[in-house]
Amino acid sequence: MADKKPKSPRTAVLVGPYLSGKTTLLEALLAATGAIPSKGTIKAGNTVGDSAPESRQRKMSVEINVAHTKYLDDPWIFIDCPGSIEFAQEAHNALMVADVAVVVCEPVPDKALTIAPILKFLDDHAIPHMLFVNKMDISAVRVRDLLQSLQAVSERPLILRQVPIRDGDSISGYVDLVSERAYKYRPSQASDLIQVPDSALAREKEARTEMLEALADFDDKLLEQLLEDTQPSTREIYGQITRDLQGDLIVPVLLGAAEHDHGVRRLLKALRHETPEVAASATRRGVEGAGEAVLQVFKTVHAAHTGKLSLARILRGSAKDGATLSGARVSGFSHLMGATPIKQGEAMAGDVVGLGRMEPIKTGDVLTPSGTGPAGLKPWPAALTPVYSLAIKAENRNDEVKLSGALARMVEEDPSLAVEHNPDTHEMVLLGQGEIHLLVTIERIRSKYNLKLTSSKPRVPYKETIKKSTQQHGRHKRQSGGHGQFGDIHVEIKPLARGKGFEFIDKIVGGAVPRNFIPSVEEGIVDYLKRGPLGFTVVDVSVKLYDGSYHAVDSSDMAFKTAARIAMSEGMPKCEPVLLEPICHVTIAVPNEHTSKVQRVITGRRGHILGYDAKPGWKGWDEVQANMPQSDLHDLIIELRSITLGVGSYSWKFDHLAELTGRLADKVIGDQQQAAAS
Ligand SMILES: Nc1nc2c(ncn2[C@@H]2O[C@H](COP(=O)(O)OP(=O)(O)O)[C@@H](O)[C@H]2O)c(=O)[nH]1
Ligand SMILES: [Mg+2]
Repeated sequence: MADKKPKSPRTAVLVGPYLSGKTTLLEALLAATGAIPSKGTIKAGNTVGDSAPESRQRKMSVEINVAHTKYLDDPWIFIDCPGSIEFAQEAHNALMVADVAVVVCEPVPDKALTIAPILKFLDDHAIPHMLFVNKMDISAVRVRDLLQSLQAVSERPLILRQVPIRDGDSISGYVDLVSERAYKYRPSQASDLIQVPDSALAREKEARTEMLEALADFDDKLLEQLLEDTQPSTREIYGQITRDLQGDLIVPVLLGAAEHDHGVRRLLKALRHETPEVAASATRRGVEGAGEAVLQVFKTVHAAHTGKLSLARILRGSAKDGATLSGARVSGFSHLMGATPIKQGEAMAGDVVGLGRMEPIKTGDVLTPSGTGPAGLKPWPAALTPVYSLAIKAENRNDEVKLSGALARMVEEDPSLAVEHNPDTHEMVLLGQGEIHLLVTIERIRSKYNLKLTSSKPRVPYKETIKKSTQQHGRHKRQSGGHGQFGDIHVEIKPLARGKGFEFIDKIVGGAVPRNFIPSVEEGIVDYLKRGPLGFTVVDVSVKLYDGSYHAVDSSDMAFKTAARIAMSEGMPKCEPVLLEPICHVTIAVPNEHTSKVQRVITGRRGHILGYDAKPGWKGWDEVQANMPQSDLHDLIIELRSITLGVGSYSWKFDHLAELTGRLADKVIGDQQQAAAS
């Protein structure tokens, strides 16, 4: 027998909503392919996926887990992704290097919407994907109703490939619509081939015709065959499905129950026959033809003992330990099995490898020996924009330097996190995708870097201004011992239009205040404006210096600066100070069945609706534009998600400052004074 070239590994990424059963499916796939002797369970906390302590504790995936296995001699890499929308960045990054995505969902028509964002991402990037409808063991739903709901959220036609065989209330097997063979499920084993039961015959014929008609939309020959009433061969149908899947034209749908290994081998077979090779995925990424090795980094982790680890897929060529890629030397080369690295010497195109200590390299980077990426390379998608934030502080003040290092690494690991120092409130703010996302990040900082943090709702950067003008005299005179201090000025304080900021006008004539002291006057004013009569930064004021006097010996920069402060603190309270609150322009995106609810949310949060329209490129979604006070945005994402099955989102940017008066203003001012006193 001729030597067979080793096949290049293919990568299937498991995605889908939280709790749909992805981690359980990974376990079933690994057990069915012999990579692990027996299945772990989520309950027992011994699955290959969810290896992070933060996952085990919450029984929830918070990061991807990579597993290698072999199925009928073909090497496979399965990547289990977190389902929560708050950890979507992890899933997106893994999908970018996938050959195929398996979208795992529950057989619940009302939950169909939860897969909409992931399907949109897959279609935007032309990533081939199939649906695995899990938990069929506890479903009484009619598959055709389910399909209808799922189709409503998929741009691409869904192609149902199996119909269930029902045995009373439960499902005992399925009929494969291409081969027209029936199988009876057996726990933890391959299913038994059986005769198609009479009860399933009519439904099978009907579903098969629907499948063929849907496929015929993409193939004239098949269409002709159907019109002439000739049966296409099984091989032709499989070939058609494979081509259409690989082109992201259709979405095949398989049924099963991962917990009981139902449908798992059928899924494996579909993957084996229909998943494109890495070369096709490389082309999708813009890496075409032959040439030097190309690796794409899709995850970065900082492990406590081993240092930085970059997970990369080899899109072309091969790579090995010790090689120099894009200027960095690979030191440590491994496969991963959940959290466990397994040393490798070399790896070929298609493989997913952990590269040790690639210090300058970050997620999304393309690595090549020459350091130059291929010409046609497609850009890495932009990181998700933050929708939730918390102010954070090291419990121990001495840890502040350590904290900024730890935060930099966390952001490097997860580009959907951000850290900002707010110059108005002086808070360090951690921004991310939701409450759990940030709490998990804070927990990780504690466990990885032994750093305890406290977190709180970030303060809103209120400002204040004035509504009236005044003229004010400010005089600083002190005679103590030898050298005295003398500064004396007259200023006019005036409100400015919103958004004008601060203006200083020098109207001194005849040297009433000597030239060299005038900058100190301005400095004294600017200093004062950091904290006005209400306790906030003052904006939109004009201060004109129009008169003053000096003393030949006692006048100094300090003395004029102090005089300016005195003038301001006496003058400003007479100018009718008023609180200003930041108003943001907010764009909320939701499926249009929820648009009216969103409008109520906006008005309930003192917002002002500007209008709404269909969201470009999103079938069935609306975008609502509004102006909303920043103080009401803190938990907006939580409410939006709770009314939209988790899929609604928003973006915002500062728009303008608006006067705030009445009870709300009194409360803000009172809180600020209390904070200043404590
Ligand atoms: N009845 C049933 N439960 C399942 C099935 N697959 C997973 N589960 C359960 O669903 C829950 C969520 O599973 P998990 O794999 O963690 O979901 P993930 O969030 O998608 O990774 C766990 O309690 C599983 O035991 C299934 O096929 N049938
Ligand atoms: Mg999971």
